[in-house]
This record gives sequence, C-alpha cells and structure tokens, in this order.
Amino acid sequence: MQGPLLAASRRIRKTPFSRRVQEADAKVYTVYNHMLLPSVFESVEEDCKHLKNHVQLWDVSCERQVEIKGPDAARLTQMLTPRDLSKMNAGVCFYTPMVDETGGMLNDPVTLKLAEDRYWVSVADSDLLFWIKGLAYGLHLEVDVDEPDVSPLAIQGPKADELVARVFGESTRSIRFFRFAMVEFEGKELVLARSGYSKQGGFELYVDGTELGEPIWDALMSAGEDLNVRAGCPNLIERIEGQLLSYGSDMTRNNTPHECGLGKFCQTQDAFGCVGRDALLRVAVEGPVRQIRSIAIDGEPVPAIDELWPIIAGGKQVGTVSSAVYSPDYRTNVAIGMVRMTHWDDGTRVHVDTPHGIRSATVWETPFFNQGKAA
Ligand code: THG
Repeated sequence: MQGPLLAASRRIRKTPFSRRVQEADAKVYTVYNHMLLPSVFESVEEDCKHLKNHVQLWDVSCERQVEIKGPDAARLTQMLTPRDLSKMNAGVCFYTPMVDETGGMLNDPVTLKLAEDRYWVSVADSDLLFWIKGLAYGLHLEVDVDEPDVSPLAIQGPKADELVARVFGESTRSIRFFRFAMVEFEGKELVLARSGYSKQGGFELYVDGTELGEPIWDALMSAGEDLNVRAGCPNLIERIEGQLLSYGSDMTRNNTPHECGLGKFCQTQDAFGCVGRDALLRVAVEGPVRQIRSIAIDGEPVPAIDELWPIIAGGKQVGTVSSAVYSPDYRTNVAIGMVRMTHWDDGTRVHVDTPHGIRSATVWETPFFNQGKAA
C-alpha cells in the first residue's frame, strides 16, 4: 500500500547534503524539525546490515542547533533540564531530557558546552527554539538564542573510526564517548563529537556553513571507498534494538523523564533553576507507574506503525506500543512501548493489538542490543 508522498515546498527545508543524498538514491524521507530527513535507502533491513558491518554517512541536518550565547547562557540552559549541568565542562556533550513546568518532556536533545557562555542544544523533533526564546525574553536574560547554520553529519558504523582518522587525523581516535574536539576542514574549525543515534559507534560532525556540506560529503565518500562507505540514515531496526527513543513517537509532553527511562539523566535535586524541578521532585518520590520497555512481538513481520497499538493483558489495556519493526538479527518483531507497572517486569507475557491481529508478546526491561542474543 502506497503511503503519503511528500509535496515539496519551502517549509520543508533542504539541507547542505540534500543533493548528494538525492544522488545516493534516497528512497523514502520523513520530516523532522521542518526539514528533510532521509529514512530509507536500500531497504530498512539491508541498510541495517550495512550499518552493522561498514560505515555510513547520515544527513542528520534536521538535528538543528539552538545556540544559547551570553553571560546568562549557563543559567538559561540549566532552566531547561533536570540534568545537573553545574559540573559540565566545555568539550562535553550531555544527553539532556528537557521538561516544562509540569515535568512533561519537551525534547530530548544532546547539549554541547562550547564555552562557559556558549551552548548548542541539538534538538529532537519539537520547536524548542520558541520555548527557549520565550524564557529568555520573559526573564530579561542576557543571552542570544538563535538557530545557526550548523548541520550535523553523522558517521556511524564499526569502520567510522578509520574513515574519520583518514580525513580528520589520527588524533580523532582518542576522542572519548560524548566528548568533542575541534577539527579542521578547508581552514574552518568544526566540532567533531563521538556520538550518534546508533549503537554501532561513530561520530557526529557539526558542519558549520552550508557551503561546506558537499565538499565534506565528497571528501568522506572518496576516502572511504575501500571501507564500503555509503549514504545511510538513522535505522528503525537498529534504534529499536538499542532502545533509542524518538520524541513524538515514543514519548510526548504527557510523559515525565522517569516514565521514559531517562531518570538516570536527571539529578533533579541538584538542578537548581530547572523549570520542572518542583514537579519532578514530587513525581520522583513516588516513582512512575508506567515506563518505557523493549517488547518482542511474536509472529510474522508487523506492518509499519503510525499510531499507538494497545498492549492487552487479562482483558485490560496495560500499555501502548509506539515503535515496531521486524529484526532479522533477533528473528522477531522488536518494539518500544510504555507499559504499566503491573506488567513491566522482565519476561512478562502480554498481547499487542496490531493492524494484523492480536499477537502474543514479551516485555523486556533490557534493550535487545544489551541482551546480546542476536543470531
Ligand atoms: N545526535 C545529536 N542530536 C540529536 C540526536 C543525536 N538530536 C535529536 C535526537 N538525536 C535526540 N535524541 C537522542 C536519543 C538518544 C541519544 C542521543 C540523542 C543517545 N543515547 C545514548 C544511549 O541511550 O545509549 C547515550 C546516552 C548517554 O549515555 O549519554 O546517544 O543522536 N547531535
């Protein structure tokens, strides 16, 4: 069945790499932060296999940066998140749940500290820029908040280290997980972080200036020819296996970070100034009554999911599945869902009401990736 096709317009922004991605024959796109995001090249399964064995360039320009700069930058950035930023050093990335005054999730960006008075918030799919500008204006903070012309290019897969070392130097090998260093390309200094939306390892290069997009793409592609480098994109199978969450799909403003399993990234007690601090201190006392889980759905490959599927047990709804796809490596449908505490223990058997009928399923606290049971 043919899904909706995307009508092009200026609202759906192109990226510095769009022409190269088109030449690489991107088959399917989605829209993320009002910008094109390629979502399938060959097939989800073929793309996944290649990602796990080689190295891919991902046009993730849609991970837009909100730059917060000025004397009040640290104060404003801490207002956004229950993660304690007080000991964060420049050169570090933090995965940061961001919440409103009720503790509801607004976004789950990676935050980079560039300098004492300068941060980049690398946002997921919600208009966080407006929330941050509103806070800055309403509180008369001494900051500039804007979206710079910066487009992340992810280099992901087991051969990413080799490829990046060839283009940006051997010293890049020593960049640690969620740290960044400055590298040079054609005389311009760029942020290169060891991070990315996969569990296969790799980097994200923050391409600072649209004009650099194609030269950098071409340099990486030609340096990696013998590494079997190719264009790719965040992979649905791989990210569900790793339980990497997608804002808007797996969580919304109706969820707290604790429900999302992001409690380990919250030090709410120490996050002085966080807008959601009071609300989250209250919910943290009782703990959540539903939480994100990995779910294995039995049977034939499930169809694409574009709405929540009820999780049923004992004739009652005990949760919802928000992401699901067949995994060749685990030989089952892998899924992410929100499950009530009565049924969230490891190995709990439930049913999922899919468009292809009711399926039996198993709830897992540990992501498939960490269970290491791949064939
Ligand atoms: N990279 C950058 N920006 C982003 C994303 C990214 N913005 C949008 C989106 N992705 C934000 N969501 C996530 C979700 C998960 C992770 C990063 C961003 C992630 N999580 C690791 C994990 O859960 O295993 C590690 C977290 C940690 O230990 O700190 O990487 O991908 N620039």
